[in-house]
Amino acid sequence: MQNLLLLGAEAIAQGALDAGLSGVYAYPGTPSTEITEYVQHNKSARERKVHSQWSSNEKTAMEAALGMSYAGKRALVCMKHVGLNVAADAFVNSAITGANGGLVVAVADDPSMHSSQNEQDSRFYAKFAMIPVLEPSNQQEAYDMTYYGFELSEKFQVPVLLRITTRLSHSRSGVKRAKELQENDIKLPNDMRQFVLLPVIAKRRYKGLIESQAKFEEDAEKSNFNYYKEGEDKSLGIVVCGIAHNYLIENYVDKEIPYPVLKLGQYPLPRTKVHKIFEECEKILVIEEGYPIVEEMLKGYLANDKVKGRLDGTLPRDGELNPKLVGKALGFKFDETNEVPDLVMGRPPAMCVGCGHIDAYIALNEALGEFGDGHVFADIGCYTLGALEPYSAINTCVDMGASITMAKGASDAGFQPAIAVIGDSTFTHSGMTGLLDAVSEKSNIIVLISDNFTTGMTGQQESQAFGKIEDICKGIGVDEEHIFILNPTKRNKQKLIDLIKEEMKYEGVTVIIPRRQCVQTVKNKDLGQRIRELNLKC
Ligand SMILES: Cc1ncc(C[n+]2csc(CCOP(=O)(O)OP(=O)(O)O)c2C)c(N)n1
Ligand code: SF4
Repeated sequence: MQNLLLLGAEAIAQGALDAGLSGVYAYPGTPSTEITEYVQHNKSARERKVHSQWSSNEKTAMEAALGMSYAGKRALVCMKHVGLNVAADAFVNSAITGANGGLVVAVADDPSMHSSQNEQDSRFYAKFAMIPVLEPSNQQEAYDMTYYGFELSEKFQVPVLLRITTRLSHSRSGVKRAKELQENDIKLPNDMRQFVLLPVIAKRRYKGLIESQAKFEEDAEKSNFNYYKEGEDKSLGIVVCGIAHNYLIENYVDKEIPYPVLKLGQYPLPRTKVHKIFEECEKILVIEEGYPIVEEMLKGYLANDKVKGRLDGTLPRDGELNPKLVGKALGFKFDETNEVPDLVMGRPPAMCVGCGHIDAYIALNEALGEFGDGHVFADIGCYTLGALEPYSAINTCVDMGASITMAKGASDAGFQPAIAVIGDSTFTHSGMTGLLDAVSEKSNIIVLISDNFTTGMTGQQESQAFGKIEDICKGIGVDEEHIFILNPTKRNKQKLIDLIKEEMKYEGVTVIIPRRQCVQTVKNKDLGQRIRELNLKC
């Protein structure tokens, strides 16, 4: 079998392709983006015409993948953890409809928030939706679990969540490939009503999902991804999940782990194995990346103090784990002299020299000068960096799309001026519906859609907004006389300042589109050609 050197994210993509994938659906988001990019650049995937175009957002991705599964084919959905909030309606309901062709939902969590606004743990979502979870501890397992995930999904006719975290996604290791499977043929579901979630059907499906829990548990009990390793010293038993297993074994490089270890990679929890370690050992240390979900289950409502982990401070309550933190929890002493000295300064991220967002902010700051601070509701993208010095240009950034709706809410409260700043990709991800609310209510807001023809922050992926923004705004009902487009060059600075000031006098929705190509894409000849073909105004 062929060996490849792959990132965890790439191992998932290769595992899916080898398992007969017919389509990947995704919206970019660190640390999940590389899964889809691997499929996009894979020669055999292109020859097979595996679907791999970016979706408008995670919900549309989830729903399209569910549609492909309905048609009997194997589909993969990828997103970062906060994307699962966006996809949640479809995701939770897909557990009720069930899957037909294998459906794997790969979600990459970001403990320590390396590039996210929270560190939520997607295993909770799977528990909530009552579906199986696979959680790899290394790149080989990322490959094997994805490969197996489709089989598991088809065996039980449910979607399966594959949960990884940043470090696994972005680190590289050797991966042995399995046999390449053919793609499924189109085949309708056996039960033609299972995808019609009318209450009468949904109730029946939900009962079925509840009954399936025992089968999911039985599969987890037999799974090779969950194994029990005996240890002589029963003063401690270690329950370790996913990538945390690496941190454990790094503390015992040249020696045997003296304690029994239960390594978990497939959920729901294998009850017999958990019972065994719990009964045999005096104390239990739970080591898991993310939230203390397994620890909470074992501790129970009455907080059994035999169980140690993140909840009692044996491990830190938040942030990413590492071998040293795990070693300390196991009682090892560490030499602290190699700590990074305070002298070493953190290097905050910054917008690139020549970025159009910068010039838009300079003009916006000047236009808002007389009104003081606090008027700019921004969103998520490179332009969020406008919060930092020297611009200090924005006052909020909560979730994708919240700029327009928060500006609307503040305007509803009588707060003026209320300005929203949003990027092109974020606008089509989840800004459009907020704009519709604002138009319907004739809210008094100015929306700056800073268009750079790409999804800059996550690595210049194609955006569904490309070439469509002003038409979308017109279609939503923004008065054409209050839609403006200009390139925010130094020469146009005063023009932009005057425009913003003038539009502050208008009582309704104004859209200003500062438009300039992201400098990181200028070498992309294909994109350049497409921009020229559009012959867009700017
Ligand atoms: C729900 C969700 N999905 C994905 C992301 C990752 N992400 C952050 S910003 C962004 C899009 C940025 O593109 P755009 O709005 O065009 O702004 P740009 O970075 O190009 O300036 C994405 C995909 C996220 N933070 N939240
Ligand atoms: S990557 Fe593009 S959008 Fe992001 S800061 Fe650089 S130039 Fe601006």
